[in-house]
Amino acid sequence: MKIHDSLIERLKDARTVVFFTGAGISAESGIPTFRGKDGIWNKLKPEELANFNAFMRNPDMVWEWYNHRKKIIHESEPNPAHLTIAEMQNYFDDVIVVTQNIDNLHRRAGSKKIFELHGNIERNYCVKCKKQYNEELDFSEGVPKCECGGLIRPDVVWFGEVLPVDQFKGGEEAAMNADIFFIVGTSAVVYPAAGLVYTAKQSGAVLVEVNLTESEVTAIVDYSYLGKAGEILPQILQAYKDAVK
Ligand code: BJW
Ligand code: ZN
Repeated sequence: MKIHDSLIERLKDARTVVFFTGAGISAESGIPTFRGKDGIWNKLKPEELANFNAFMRNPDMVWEWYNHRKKIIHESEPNPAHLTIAEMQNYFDDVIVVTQNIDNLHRRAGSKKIFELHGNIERNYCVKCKKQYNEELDFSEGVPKCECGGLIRPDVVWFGEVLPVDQFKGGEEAAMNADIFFIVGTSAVVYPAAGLVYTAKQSGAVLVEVNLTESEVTAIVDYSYLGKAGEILPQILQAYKDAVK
């Protein structure tokens, strides 16, 4: 893949580099995406799982899905895409990750400034009193309950739920301040997260998309690289390093 010289020139002037990421960035770590060819949601309807009413109706089924994904996540490692983003911290004043993922792989790769728009699979809380339960849960007697009797749920954002205000605000500020705004491995169909792409555009950022296929936002980006994030992001950083050395 040829990385455009003009992108490298823009990177040379950049202070704030933002990475807006989705499930596709973790695909090469072995974590299935939601939509698309290999997406888990070809078989399971999102509305039936990532939604509060579904959880209250059938907490066993929803927990089974999360425990299955948790196992996959625990067995996975950050891939070259996550690692390249972390390495970028050595080259730019401000590198900010705004992720829709709940899998912790950016943190494990070494990224320091991360906004998690859709929560984190390592945390849980009680649906009734909101008490946090972040230790390993015991499922031996069914779905675990809080001391108040409420069901314990994963601390993730389901459809119809509001995103964590501080995390979304951080994401918005990052989008507004970005010199370069990378959009990596997301179909960009879920709002308000996808709206950050338009915020960055309106604020004058250069938009760079990295995705296997075209997405909802391809038409408005300045550069579109079609391929695997774990291959293209290292190529971009290498081209930058070659240009500044
Ligand atoms: C690669 C690759 C490789 C693969 N390299 N690339 C109309 C009707 C109903 C609702 C709405 C509506 N309009 C708007 C809404 C609201 C709704 C919404 O956006 N719906 C749309 C789907 C229509 N949004 C919400 O409800 C949000 N809340 C909200 O709006 O609050 C306000 C409100 C309150 C009260 C009432 C009403 C409104 C909340 C959204 C929460 C989303 N939650 C999930 C689950 C999180 C927890 C979990 O992980 O289990 O978030 S859903 C799921 O989608 C998950 C993801 O973060 C999110 C985005 O998916 P993502 O990351 O883009 O993944 P994919 O699979 O879609 O794409 C992967 C991409 O990677 C593909 O493009 C591949 O090509 C690519 N790829 N391998 C590079 N190797
Ligand atoms: Zn409780």
